[in-house]
Amino acid sequence: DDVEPFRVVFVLGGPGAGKGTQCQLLSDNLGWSHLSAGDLLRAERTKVGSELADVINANISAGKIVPSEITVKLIKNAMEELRRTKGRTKFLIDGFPRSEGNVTAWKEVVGSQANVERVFFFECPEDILTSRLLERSKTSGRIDDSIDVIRKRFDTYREESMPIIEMYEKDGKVRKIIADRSIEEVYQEVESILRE
Ligand code: UP5
Ligand code: MG
Repeated sequence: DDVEPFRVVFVLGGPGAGKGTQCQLLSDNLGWSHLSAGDLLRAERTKVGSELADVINANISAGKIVPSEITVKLIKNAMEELRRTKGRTKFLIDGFPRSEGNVTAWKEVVGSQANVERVFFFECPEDILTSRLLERSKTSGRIDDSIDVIRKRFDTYREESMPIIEMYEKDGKVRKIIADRSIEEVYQEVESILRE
């Protein structure tokens, strides 16, 4: 049909890199809507009678990637809902895609309905990420913020997600952000890029 495609920015980077923090600030200040794939999965998991709860839980608690069709449908539904109810068309998609299967499912399910304009890559050393996540674990209630699962999340990130970032780098879509700086310094940079 003749509906304008969604405008999409993928926000990628390791666990604790600040994706959620920065996307929240960007959506508060600019006209982009924040969709965290992890938040969508965690919300689906707690829905009464959700048939997907067990599979989502099992993967999140093991630091593994939830089957791609589940995640991509949640993202697509969320974009369509926000367009229908609030007229939103610009989305920061945080923490997705993180595997080859995610990219394939996105192409199949969303495809030309969205233009992926750029990819933010938040780069940060693992020791800093670990200390951020352990600090957050005191209050987050996230089952995956324990040291054992954090290690598994890093393994998954290195093995499955880094190659996706490298693929987008070859396409020239990636803006690398040094994420090992204050929240304010990172924000200055991402905001100016998004305003370009
Ligand atoms: N903090 C943030 N920025 C800081 C800064 N500049 N200086 C100092 N501290 C900073 O930040 C993490 C913590 O650090 C916070 O306490 C923050 O205050 C502080 P946050 O903004 O939350 O970082 P973020 O990158 O969003 O970290 P998150 O833990 O959410 O990243 P993950 O990618 O690990 O988590 P996500 O929710 O995306 O995924 C969780 C799991 O869901 C995955 O492991 C996987 O099992 C599953 N999943 C899928 O299967 N598929 C998907 O597509 C997505 C998720
Ligand atoms: Mg997050």
